Amino acid sequence: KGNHSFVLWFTGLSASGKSTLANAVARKLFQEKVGNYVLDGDNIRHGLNKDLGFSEEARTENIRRIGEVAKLFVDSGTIVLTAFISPFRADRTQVRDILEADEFVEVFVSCPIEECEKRDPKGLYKKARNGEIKQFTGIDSPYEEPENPEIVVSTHLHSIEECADQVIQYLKEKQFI
Ligand code: GGZ
Repeated sequence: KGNHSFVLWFTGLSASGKSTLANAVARKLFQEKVGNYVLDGDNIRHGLNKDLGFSEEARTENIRRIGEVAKLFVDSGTIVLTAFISPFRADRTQVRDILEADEFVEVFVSCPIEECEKRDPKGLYKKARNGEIKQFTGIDSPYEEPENPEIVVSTHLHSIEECADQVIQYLKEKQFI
């Protein structure tokens, strides 16, 4: 059984289900007595990164800081799950590169934008379409899909529960846990 810590990096569009899925995986890990911590907008964008907006530069700095914090968690021996859009491939690669090869597990939370826009839990897509929010990911700001993620989950085809089981199964198969 693996005893090294690592980062589970969830990436995907707004409303794709990243945070919900990360928290579902976190619960399953706890059930197996595997300690972990979730970083998401609630504890990062409202705290450490509250000075940052959504320009390309701000998003890059957001992800850089989150990567450094994730690295500190890993150094402390804690598994960390991160749930941020992280739309730019180069930014995600930079995080991968500050960690060891077996410390970064990229999870692409795949969901068509049409479905995300239908869900629109916070009404942000609507505001982006109205022009009330500028530089919204998938509308007028790009999302670069991962080319070689360790895991791909499809939240429009499977329940959160099924997607979480898929992640746990990967971690067991590869002996991360
Ligand atoms: C994308 C935005 C924007 C813009 C506010 N573009 O669905 P949410 O609400 O809860 O998650 C989104 C969150 C994105 O923050 P991240 O730190 O994950 O983004 S990034 O990795 O790109 O830095 C959304 C809300 O913030 N939000 N404005 N313009 N999402």
